[in-house]
Amino acid sequence: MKNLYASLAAALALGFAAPAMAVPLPYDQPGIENTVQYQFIAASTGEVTAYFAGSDAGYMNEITLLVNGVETGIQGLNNQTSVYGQVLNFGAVTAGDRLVFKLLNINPGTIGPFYSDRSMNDGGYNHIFSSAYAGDDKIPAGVFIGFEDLPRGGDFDYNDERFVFVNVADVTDVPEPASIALLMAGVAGLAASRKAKRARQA
Ligand SMILES: [Ca+2]
Ligand SMILES: [Ca+2]
Repeated sequence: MKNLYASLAAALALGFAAPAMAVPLPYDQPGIENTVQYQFIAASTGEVTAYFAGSDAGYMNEITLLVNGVETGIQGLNNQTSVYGQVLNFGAVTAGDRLVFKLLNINPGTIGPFYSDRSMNDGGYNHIFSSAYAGDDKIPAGVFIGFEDLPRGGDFDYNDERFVFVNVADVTDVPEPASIALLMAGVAGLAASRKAKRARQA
């Protein structure tokens, strides 16, 4: 019986380990431009690191970083040669530093670059999709960014080169908690009044 419990525990452990293998979620509306205007800062004083999380692109690209508008000059994680979980260290930053990630086109070398800050891109197109990533056995938890590497947003699939950045905070403007709370109260109120109406009609 003890062995049965042990194997059950092992199976459960494997079961729980499986979700940790998950890769970052892709952009769910390919073909349509992502409208979110992302902003990123350094979460704490220390190093910012990038982890390669995959690529679906014909072009050859690499990633670099601007800190408070200044190029770090550190680039790498070539999308044609890097392996999942490969790391690039961008060096030390100070908490609150403004971070802009920049995708460099290596081959053919005639397009881009493309920035995580939409306003810096040619034509003002959004070239990234971002979400929080919980991490897996090769990549720690961080901020996932998928780049679109075609001029003027191209096919908007945002999967051309993908990264998870660590020690980065997404400070994109989102609706304030107060207005979300109001919205939720409104929805709850509507549901309650519908329920009451159904009760009267019954
Ligand atoms: Ca694309
Ligand atoms: Ca693609």
